[in-house]
Amino acid sequence: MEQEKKKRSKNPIITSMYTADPAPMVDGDTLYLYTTHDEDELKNNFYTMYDWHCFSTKDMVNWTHHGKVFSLDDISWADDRAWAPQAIKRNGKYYLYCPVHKINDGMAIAVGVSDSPTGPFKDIGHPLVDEGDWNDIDPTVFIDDDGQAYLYFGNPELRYVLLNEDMISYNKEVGVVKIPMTPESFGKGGHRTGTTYTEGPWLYKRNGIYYMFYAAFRPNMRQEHLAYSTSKSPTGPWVYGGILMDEKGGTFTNHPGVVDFKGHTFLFYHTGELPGGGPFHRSVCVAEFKFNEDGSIDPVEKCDGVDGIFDE
Ligand code: FUB
Repeated sequence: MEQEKKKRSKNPIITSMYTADPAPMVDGDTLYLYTTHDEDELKNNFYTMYDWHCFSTKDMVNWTHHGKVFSLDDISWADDRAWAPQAIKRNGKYYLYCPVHKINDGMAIAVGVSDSPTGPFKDIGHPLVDEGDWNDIDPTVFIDDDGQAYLYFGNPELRYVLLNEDMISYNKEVGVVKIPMTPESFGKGGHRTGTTYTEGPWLYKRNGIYYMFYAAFRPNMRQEHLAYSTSKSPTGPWVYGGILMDEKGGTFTNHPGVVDFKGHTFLFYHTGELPGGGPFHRSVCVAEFKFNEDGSIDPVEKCDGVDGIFDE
């Protein structure tokens, strides 16, 4: 007898290991999901993260694990903190942008390049963004319709560079642009700039509106929620939009990854829901959501899974 097809996915998506910082990328009929990896055994009771993994699905229910696709061992100048990545395809190549800790120094953004979405990725040999401070984390990459690529990043400040066509260098004349961190742009909040904006930016475009999704702190709240701001241009000015996902049931951090796939829009996020879970043992989940007619978004609930997408 033919086995009945599973119709819905179940959160967390990955149960064989702890994963966090989900970064979806659609290529053809497949959704690739890049994640960080929280090691089972913690060093100094802090994030213990050495590599990035890739998973894929064609229907949002059945997932394939492609293993470790990039790691600190592949980056000679880095020694720790394999943090939140994002991947993108351009001219037949795949680029994976990753924050790492430099040997004896602060954080910087590395790039791995591959001919395949499932790697292996090869480091370009030096940091792409390296301002010599600790702000250089959590890159989000986006190519606009005119071909200009943007790499935003940062905690506690949101900054960006204009990537060159090669995707492994940026326009040095424009340099690193600092977005004004105002309550009008990011809401009045509890992080170091006095706004809610904290980290984990994710740049996305729909119907001519640019969305910046990010992890955020309310005033006096030390647990992250997700929020969003919008703009008519990829470089701002940004206008605060509100809360996208509340703190309930989460961990100290959360991290948005938004993607359109086969006519649906999905928000990937992370929680501490797996057995043994917690702030440094997180797990990646997904929810489906819709936009309001005016482009605004109602808060999205953490959920138990999403409906599968199957051909009739
Ligand atoms: O996973 C390590 C760090 O925690 C990420 O870079 C942040 O976005 C937060 O999730």
